[in-house]
Amino acid sequence: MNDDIKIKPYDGPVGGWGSMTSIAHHVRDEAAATALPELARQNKPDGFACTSCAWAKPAKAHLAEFCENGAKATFAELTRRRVGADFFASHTVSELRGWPDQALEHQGRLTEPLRYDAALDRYVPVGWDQAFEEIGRQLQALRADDPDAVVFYTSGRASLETAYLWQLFARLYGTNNLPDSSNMCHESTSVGLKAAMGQPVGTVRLEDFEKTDCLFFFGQNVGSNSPRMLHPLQEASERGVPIIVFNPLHERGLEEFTNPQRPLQMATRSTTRIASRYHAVRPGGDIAAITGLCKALLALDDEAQAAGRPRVLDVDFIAQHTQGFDDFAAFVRAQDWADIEATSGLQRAALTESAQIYAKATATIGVYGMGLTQHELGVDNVRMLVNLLLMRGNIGRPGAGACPVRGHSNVQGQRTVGIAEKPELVPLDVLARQYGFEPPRHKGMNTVEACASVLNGRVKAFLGLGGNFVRAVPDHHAMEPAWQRLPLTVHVATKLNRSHLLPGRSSWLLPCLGRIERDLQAGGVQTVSVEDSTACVHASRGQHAPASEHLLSETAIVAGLAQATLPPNPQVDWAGWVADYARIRDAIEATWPDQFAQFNQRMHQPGGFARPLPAVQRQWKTPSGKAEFKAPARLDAAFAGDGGDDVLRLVTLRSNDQFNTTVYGYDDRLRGIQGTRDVLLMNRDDMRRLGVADGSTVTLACAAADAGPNPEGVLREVPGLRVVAYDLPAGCCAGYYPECNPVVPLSHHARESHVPAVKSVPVRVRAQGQA
Ligand SMILES: Nc1nc2c(c(=O)[nH]1)N[C@H]1C(S)=C(S)[C@@H](COP(=O)(O)OP(=O)(O)OC[C@H]3O[C@@H](n4cnc5c(=O)[nH]c(N)nc54)[C@H](O)[C@@H]3O)O[C@H]1N2
Ligand SMILES: Nc1nc2c(c(=O)[nH]1)N[C@H]1C(S)=C(S)[C@@H](COP(=O)(O)OP(=O)(O)OC[C@H]3O[C@@H](n4cnc5c(=O)[nH]c(N)nc54)[C@H](O)[C@@H]3O)O[C@H]1N2
Ligand SMILES: [Mo]
Repeated sequence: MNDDIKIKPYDGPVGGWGSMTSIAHHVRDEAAATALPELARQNKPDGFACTSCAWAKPAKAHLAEFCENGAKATFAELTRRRVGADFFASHTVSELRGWPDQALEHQGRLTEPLRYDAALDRYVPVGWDQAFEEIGRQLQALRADDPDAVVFYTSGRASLETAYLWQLFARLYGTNNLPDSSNMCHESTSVGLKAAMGQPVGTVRLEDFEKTDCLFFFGQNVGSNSPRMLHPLQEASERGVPIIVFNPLHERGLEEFTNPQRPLQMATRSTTRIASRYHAVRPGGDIAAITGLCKALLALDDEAQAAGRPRVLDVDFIAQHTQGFDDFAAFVRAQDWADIEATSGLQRAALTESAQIYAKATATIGVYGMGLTQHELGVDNVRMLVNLLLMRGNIGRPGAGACPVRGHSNVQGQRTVGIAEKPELVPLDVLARQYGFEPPRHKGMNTVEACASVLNGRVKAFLGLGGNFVRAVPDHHAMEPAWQRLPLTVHVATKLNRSHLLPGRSSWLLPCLGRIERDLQAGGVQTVSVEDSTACVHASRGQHAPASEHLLSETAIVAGLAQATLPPNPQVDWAGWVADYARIRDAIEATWPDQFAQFNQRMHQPGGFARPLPAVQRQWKTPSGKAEFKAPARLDAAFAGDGGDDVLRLVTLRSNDQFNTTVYGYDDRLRGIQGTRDVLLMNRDDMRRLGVADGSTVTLACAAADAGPNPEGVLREVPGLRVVAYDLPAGCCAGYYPECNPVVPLSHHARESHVPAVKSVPVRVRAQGQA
């Protein structure tokens, strides 16, 4: 790898010719010629919903309604490479464990069900019936003992139909152990928004971007992680809408964009500016930054009141629709500018100017991502953004609202159809009547709790519907050995990944169809559905030939496992559901008649059908019946007390060439880092202070107060990182996820939501020698 390393600041735009070249490179590389025509159907009303991000799919699609990374996701799914029985015959699992993530991904699609044979240390082919039967038998035995020893994990890609069957399987089995990838992601949103305004999802629809006149953008890397969102942002910028960004890194996608859909812009290589103001906030500094904005806003309101001008606060809205304003305002007034500046790393003058822009706007949207949710005070971060919006009545008004940008393409929808470890979020009484059983009423495990219970031996079986769980979670050097003590692991997957290579006593790999592939069942070719970040539900129909004739759909696999495990129930027609997914949608509609009215008829509507959102109507489903202001626990969202001059705050990041733990390649074009992912981005002053040189090799070590070895006795360290001098605030550094996950302690998670605090890990950097 080393010869190919190129590190050079990137000053080009996002999109443009760079993204075209990158797409072309991936077409060649994946040899996915048959995938090319599929791009024309991507995110179209009669096509398939992209398997990459969850951004809204417009009713009037662009000619090409896909982005560089969406195209990569399509090529990755439709690759012609295959991992068949011959591959596993020639590689032991121990050998494969030594391969890098990218090499595993690169082998291509799994083709048939596999069982781990411990004597051979290999995966060997097995028939579907035998796999279901044996897994079913083991699950029955575990159920007799303790259904809560089994975890039913979901990664956010599976459709609404599959997710509904999965949660029903778990509950019929007797557990609410339904952790989801959103436990590592937007759970701070689900908790924070629900408490603040009574709904766990954002309030913004795509058309609000056409009506807004101010955008705040916190901790979301649009250029890599939701590039289609650059279209509404470009249009807003061209209308003169101020876009005010808070991000410790100068992400190119938030700075400049060249729209590949505009021939003139491409030909002239011109760009559109996205951010009008860029605040390089310290990681964990957003509560302080927003406190500064609110404090400046209160001052402007005081001045307006004194001068007899119209108020800056929306006092009518605050009086009629909210609760807790006085306490919140008292908190804000009591904060010192010096503390705000020190914690946010931003100047009072800069924050005041942004507050002035906000004060003039009539409709403001607050967009955010992992930069807010993945901190110890991730929930407070989300609530601070809501506080800011509520001060000027920016919820439930056209062109305004809270806009969390969700991760996986159906992660929001899975929660909507019952994937939840918290029983109070699910209409259990309805399910009880619908299926004639008594669902478990006690809380299940979230992701962090599931990890802790794998480590302490409470969990006996892990069933994963997608995902690369062990690689994605904190403390993975502790998780890996503990994982191999699990009596049963079952992975439903499309591609081989590291979690599959840590077999427990009985381990199974069940390969499924991808969403872009034709899903033919007894009732004909099936359509599935997904919910986007704006709570619109879309149909998605795959048409590409399946990667192998032995694949089953995710829906069929879930039904197969459930039928082999559970006693027959005349009210649960697994076979009928698999034959015709429209019947699953009828069942979903029966469980949530308000949310999914006429599901089958409406799902083909261009742009999707919008689920009703009470907060948009200014109906607040909170205990008080009002939207709630809330003062944060403190100004710094990161862990307190992990001090020391030599301690830096580590931000873990995605590159432009990965989808979560799926590493497509080593080209983080938009950050100018090519050929390696083993890097540590550092501020030059810190490098000088700590005596590490650009290009030198360092070891990163956890410096949390509860640091020390992980539960398996392994030090929380990552060696072999190359230092890259980078433009980020002093006192912090950044590295890639998942490579840096061994330094993140499992105990280091958001209060309330349990989202791992992977955007502010206290670390020390130790020199290993010069490169
Ligand atoms: N191509 C591609 N698309 C993806 C994914 C992918 O891996 N690849 N993953 C999908 C998933 S599951 C998710 S959840 C989303 C994730 O998408 P994002 O929400 O964009 O998540 P990250 O890439 O982790 O980075 C978040 C941004 O927050 C900034 N940041 C870090 N700490 C702070 C902070 O304290 N404050 C502020 N204001 N900013 C901060 C970082 O510099 C970075 O720009 O993307 C989804 N889409
Ligand atoms: N340090 C750090 N850690 C993080 C994060 C971070 O920012 N920093 N981000 C967190 C976040 S937001 C998330 S969402 C997690 C996600 O982390 P992951 O678990 O990596 O998420 P996925 O992308 O779902 O997992 C990829 C695997 O899903 C399987 N797969 C792909 N397509 C399909 C399909 O159609 N069906 C099925 N059944 N399987 C499929 C493939 O086998 C592939 O290997 O990581 C979290 N971990
Ligand atoms: Mo995510």
